[in-house]
Amino acid sequence: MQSWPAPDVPRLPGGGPPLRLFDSATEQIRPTAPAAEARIYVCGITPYDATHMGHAATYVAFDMVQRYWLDAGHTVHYVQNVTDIDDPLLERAAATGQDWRDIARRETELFSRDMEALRVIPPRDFIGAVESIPWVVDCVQRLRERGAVYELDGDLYFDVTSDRLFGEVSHLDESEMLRLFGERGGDPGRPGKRHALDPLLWRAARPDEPAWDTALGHGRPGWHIECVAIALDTLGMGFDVQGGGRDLVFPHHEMGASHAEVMTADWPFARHYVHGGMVGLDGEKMSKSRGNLVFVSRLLQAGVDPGAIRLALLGQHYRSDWEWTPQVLAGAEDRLARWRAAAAEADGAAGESSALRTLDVMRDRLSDDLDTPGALAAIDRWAQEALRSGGAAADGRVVAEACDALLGVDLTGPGA
Ligand code: 5CA
Ligand code: ZN
Repeated sequence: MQSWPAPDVPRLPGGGPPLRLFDSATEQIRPTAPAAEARIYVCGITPYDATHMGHAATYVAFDMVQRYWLDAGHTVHYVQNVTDIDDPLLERAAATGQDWRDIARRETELFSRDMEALRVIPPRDFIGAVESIPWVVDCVQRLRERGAVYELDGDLYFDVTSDRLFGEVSHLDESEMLRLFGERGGDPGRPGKRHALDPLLWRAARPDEPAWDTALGHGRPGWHIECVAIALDTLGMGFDVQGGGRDLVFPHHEMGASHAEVMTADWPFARHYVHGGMVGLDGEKMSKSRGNLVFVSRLLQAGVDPGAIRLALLGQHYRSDWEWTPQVLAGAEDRLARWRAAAAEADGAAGESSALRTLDVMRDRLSDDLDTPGALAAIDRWAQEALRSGGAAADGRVVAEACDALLGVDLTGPGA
């Protein structure tokens, strides 16, 4: 698929410490240790509705990872999927009388425009589930060779007992796994399965459902195997980070690790499993199925500066659960205006050392499991000093470039 145009990312002087991130599998903050080319897979959208603040928070968080690695001199191979065939799309199509392909195309385009406006660096590979079907077929055949697949009325299931490490990502007990599996697309109660947690790898064609003719029969891919097939084809085993929101820890990332590790007899699928918190509205997780959504595109249409949306998201730590409120956005708009005013006024070369110190603090805070509130506070202090001194004691160029490169926030916009 075509992704969106890339923003410019300025090169900054110097460098920071290695990026440390919380890994759900080891339940620790550990340093990432990418090779010259860092490899990251972030689970993409299911395009049946527009991008909401929860999605935006997740993709901006992983954009911070990419930006930090770029600043450290790595190239980054970033891969993102689009789940452009799955039950929610077909349900939306049936409910609205539209073609599922039109919904997927339209919502993926809208997502891309939202990401571009938010200055999210695009993935190098942006791959739809439909495009990945040949790789899925290959993966299922490899799992079959390992004896990890069985058939139930034409559907193919993965046998979770074939993975002795099952549970390594989520560490949940079985009753919790069963509850989440049922809530998040699984079918624990289907009669005839060997184990209630076994996930679907291939769904045989049903009347009125789209299906593809493959060596596995006429049907469509399961969800977890889609991300495994795309990640292994583009990145291979042992890539640096698999990312997504916390609702993907189980079953999605647990099953993905399991499929990949059984299939390849290798470990690990990903070196870090990194999960963002859930953004809520009015006390509930923001989700398409609940319908309590604040859309990025609506805010942009209403004239909200995308830099303010980004700052509203970055004002929260990526792992915390938080609520979207009009006050969060208003606070970010004020902050952006202050920073822009400070950057516009600050023309004193005498302030270079304080600007470079600010950059050091930003890198230090970001390297510590993406402490964006800490990085923002460093710029607040710099801006306050710049405005207090009427700009004479501050170098605006370095800080503006640091905001641009590390935070993706443009200080040359309106108000500057
Ligand atoms: N297509 C699958 C992943 S392969 C999927 O989960 N799609 S999604 O559209 O439901 O979500 C896209 C991403 O946004 C996921 O990483 C998900 O964890 C994240 N996400 C969804 N809702 C929220 C929310 N309320 N807060 C934070 N992140 C969210
Ligand atoms: Zn995924």
